[in-house]
Amino acid sequence: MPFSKHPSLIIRQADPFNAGPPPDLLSRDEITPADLFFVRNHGNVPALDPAVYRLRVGGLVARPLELSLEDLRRDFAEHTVAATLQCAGNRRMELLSVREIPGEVPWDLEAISHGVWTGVRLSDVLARAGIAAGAAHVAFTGLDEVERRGRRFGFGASIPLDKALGPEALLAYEMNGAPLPAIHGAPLRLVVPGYIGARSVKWLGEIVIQDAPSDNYFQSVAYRLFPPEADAATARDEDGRMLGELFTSAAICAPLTGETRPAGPTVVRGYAVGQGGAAVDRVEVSADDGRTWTEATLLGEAEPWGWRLWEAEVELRPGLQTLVARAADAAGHGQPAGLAETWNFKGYMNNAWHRVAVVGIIKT
Ligand SMILES: Nc1nc2c(c(=O)[nH]1)N[C@H]1C(S)=C(S)[C@@H](COP(=O)(O)O)O[C@H]1N2
Ligand SMILES: [Mo]
Repeated sequence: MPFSKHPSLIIRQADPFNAGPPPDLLSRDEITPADLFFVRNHGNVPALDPAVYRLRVGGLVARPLELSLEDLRRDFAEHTVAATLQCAGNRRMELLSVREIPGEVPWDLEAISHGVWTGVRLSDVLARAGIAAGAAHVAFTGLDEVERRGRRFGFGASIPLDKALGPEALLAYEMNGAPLPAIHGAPLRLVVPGYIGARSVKWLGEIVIQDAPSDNYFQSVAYRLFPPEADAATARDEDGRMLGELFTSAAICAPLTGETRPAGPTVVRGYAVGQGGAAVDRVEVSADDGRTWTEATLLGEAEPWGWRLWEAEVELRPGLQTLVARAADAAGHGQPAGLAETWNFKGYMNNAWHRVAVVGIIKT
């Protein structure tokens, strides 16, 4: 397995490398071990020498900066944030049962992981540069190389200034208490808790404060959410909504669709996330396709930016049946019931109730 990753990883694409952990391992640990943490790449994994690495900060600032890793560690307070990263394309595979989605990675429920990130606050670095009048967005560019529309450029993104000033937005050089692995953006990556993974730019090279969102392809064209009725052939980019905050959702990691289990009490396990820093408040599981619900036990501790692993015991009947999971967060966000509501031709942000079809068997 490349990049010292776990041999059980599900590889969705070899080059660029896109992979995630199988559901049983994904839901085993509250903090996803680095070798199991999902990977989403659009281009190469650049080899960057930490000794010569510099982070540039410019745009609408009083003082442009050029910071070495040593400068960052010496001049700024260190902070640690526990945050779940989730790709906007997580659970795209279910949408593929509605219609095909050409050219996008067919993630099942594994494009998500939870890490503990250590570094310096983005807000502290921006304050050092001095935020000038007119600032409204903060743009980021990676040092990798991606090709789109015949052009080669670094993967980029932007976030609104008020999100950038939040204490949770981190420039991270450590993951799970160890140096950030190359595949996850070493020597320095942005971590934007609560936003789609695409905003957490890896191999961060440059920060630019702007009056408008980034014109990088991955901010201005990709990662836009279209309504269910929009069609790939006729939609214009401007009609899609630029994605930011992730939605509340839950997924069943065990049992899996197609699994056979003895009829009777059975344990269902999975993960759930809230929206905008609201902790997961409740997860419910139905063994009769949504007619009646059993409240799941939330495992671990409530974290504003973290997922919650959960388990529930439900009564499995003999024969084929559908298990369903749904979550609600402390701010009252819930989930749409079906894929008709979450369908979009790019296959982003699918947070419909998660359904798995399982078979209960009678032991003789
Ligand atoms: N430079 C760079 N940053 C990037 C990407 C990329 O391709 N290049 N992919 C983004 C996407 S879409 C996601 S979901 C996350 C995934 O982070 P991970 O690979 O550490 O899990 O990184 C984001 N940051
Ligand atoms: Mo992503």
